[in-house]
Amino acid sequence: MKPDIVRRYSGNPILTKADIPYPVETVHNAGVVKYGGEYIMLFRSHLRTGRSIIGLARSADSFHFTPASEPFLVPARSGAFAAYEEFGVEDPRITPLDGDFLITYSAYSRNGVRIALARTKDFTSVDRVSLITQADYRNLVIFPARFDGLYARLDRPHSEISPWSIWISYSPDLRYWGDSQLVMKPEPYHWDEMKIGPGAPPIRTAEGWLSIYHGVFKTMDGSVYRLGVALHDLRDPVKVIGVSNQWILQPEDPWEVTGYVHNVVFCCGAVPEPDGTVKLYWGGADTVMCVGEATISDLVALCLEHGRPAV
Ligand code: BMA
Repeated sequence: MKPDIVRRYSGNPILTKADIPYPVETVHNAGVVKYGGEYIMLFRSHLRTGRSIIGLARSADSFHFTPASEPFLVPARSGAFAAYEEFGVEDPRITPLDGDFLITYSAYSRNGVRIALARTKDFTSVDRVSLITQADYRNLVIFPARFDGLYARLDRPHSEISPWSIWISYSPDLRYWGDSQLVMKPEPYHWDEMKIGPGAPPIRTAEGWLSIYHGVFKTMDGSVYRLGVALHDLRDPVKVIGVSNQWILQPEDPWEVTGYVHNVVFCCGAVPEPDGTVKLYWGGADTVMCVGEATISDLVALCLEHGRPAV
């Protein structure tokens, strides 16, 4: 049998609610980066209200994480963000850029779901910068590079007219975004036919930007969330060079198949390593955090088989 493209860590799940020193019901959908010789994880947790907050955990080896004693980001109670975070903050993604870590997260409220941008230098304090989308957007990842001086992001607007697809937008200052274009659509009668969304912030490879995305398929037993990969042009990321025809990860372990939401693997963070591998971090069943390893050249090769059109 061919080995799995993503090799699950034998100690999964790596972080669960039992590890967290304050009351939470889930630990999932975490962004992860390397900083100061450590791996920093920002994870989402449901509270018993059903609303979410964001916690922080640190690891020396990428597998064993120690959570901080207090949450990292909770819904704003006052100021411009308060009206848009009332129902919770979810699914953080982290992009290192120009000496800062940019954190994007979903801000839920009675006004819909928007994406907020926050910034930290060292993960000891965090500043909210701006709400960078209107409602309804989710899954926003910022590229860790500029293109002709502009920041670039992938995101996933909601639409009642077309299947939910991945778009690109640009900004001179991280605050004002435009020149939006569609880059990738769900593929009919395919594992990602219902909706797709960016997962981890794109990873630079020699062949292009590697984007790990999620795709959803509706079954008689509910929706299944899986992960796939696409490759974007290094200089002009609006161009998708190739998309893997196959998923790279699907719910299989018991804590991915059963939990708060069944049959979900959902990625918000991946860490490229100097040896040509990448650590993928994913939430299992919206309940626990898991990690696995893949070889970057294998993922790139899958994209270049050109099995699936981008649009
Ligand atoms: C999406 C988001 C994710 C979640 C997924 C599966 O719509 O809410 O945060 O992991 O559904 O429930």
